[in-house]
Amino acid sequence: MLDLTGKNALVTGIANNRSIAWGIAQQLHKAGANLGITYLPDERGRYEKKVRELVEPLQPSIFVPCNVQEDADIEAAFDTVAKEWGKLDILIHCLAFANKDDLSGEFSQTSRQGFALTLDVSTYSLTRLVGAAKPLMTEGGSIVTMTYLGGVKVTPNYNVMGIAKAGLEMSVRYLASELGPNNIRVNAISAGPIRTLASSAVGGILDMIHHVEEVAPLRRTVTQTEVGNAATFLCSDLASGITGQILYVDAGYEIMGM
Ligand code: 0WE
Repeated sequence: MLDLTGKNALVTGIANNRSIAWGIAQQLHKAGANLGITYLPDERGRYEKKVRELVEPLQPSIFVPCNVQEDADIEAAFDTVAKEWGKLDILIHCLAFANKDDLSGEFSQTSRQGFALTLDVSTYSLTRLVGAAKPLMTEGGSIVTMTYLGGVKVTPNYNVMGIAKAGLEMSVRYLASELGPNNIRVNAISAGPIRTLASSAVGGILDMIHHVEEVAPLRRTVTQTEVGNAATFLCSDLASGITGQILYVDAGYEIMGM
């Protein structure tokens, strides 16, 4: 049976009610997990208020700021986990950022700064969070991150994010290899395009979604809830033999050649 009762799950990447991380948090909660939520702090406290109100029904026992570009934020967040929970079972990494300018036009024109920013937030953050989580996953654990087909096949305008996701997918394999002996599993979900805060800022996302609706075997896109269910499976004992994998939750789109 899929049951996460007694499991402590830290979820990153909730920005609003369209976030994939929100779909994951809801399904983990439904399965009985005890939740900790991180949010991106900003001067005006906009995300803090929005995310706090959103997650209130899930009664998280931890609610902490975490800007993954700040080592001190990551340390403080995992100090809170250590103090409040003692052990961590589940880590959800649902973070990415690139400058909007770098998600259109010529990839060859990506700036050094834009490239470094994208890989810092979208790729290195997984390794950093896993490094902090590892000593707290004393009874084994499950780590899930989010990737996209644009990290494997060229996708118009995904550009520098494709390089970040390629690095992220390889990070999953190296981390899975290192953490396996501690019974900590590391996997990624490769979701099809979904309308979220991040994706709706992307020009042409609606055309991409319509293309998927025509071509994908299931003739539709996927929902945050479907991604949440797959993540919950990967975090459960039902997936105890699965690590280092990229699980496509994309209505079958990835198998198609034309
Ligand atoms: O990984 C993503 C989202 C990545 C993303 C999106 C934005 C837009 C707003 C990262 N940073 C930003 N920064 C912003 O300022 N996806 C898989 C969704 C997505 O993003 C695309 C896509 C798809 C699909 C960007 C270009 C082309 C397709």
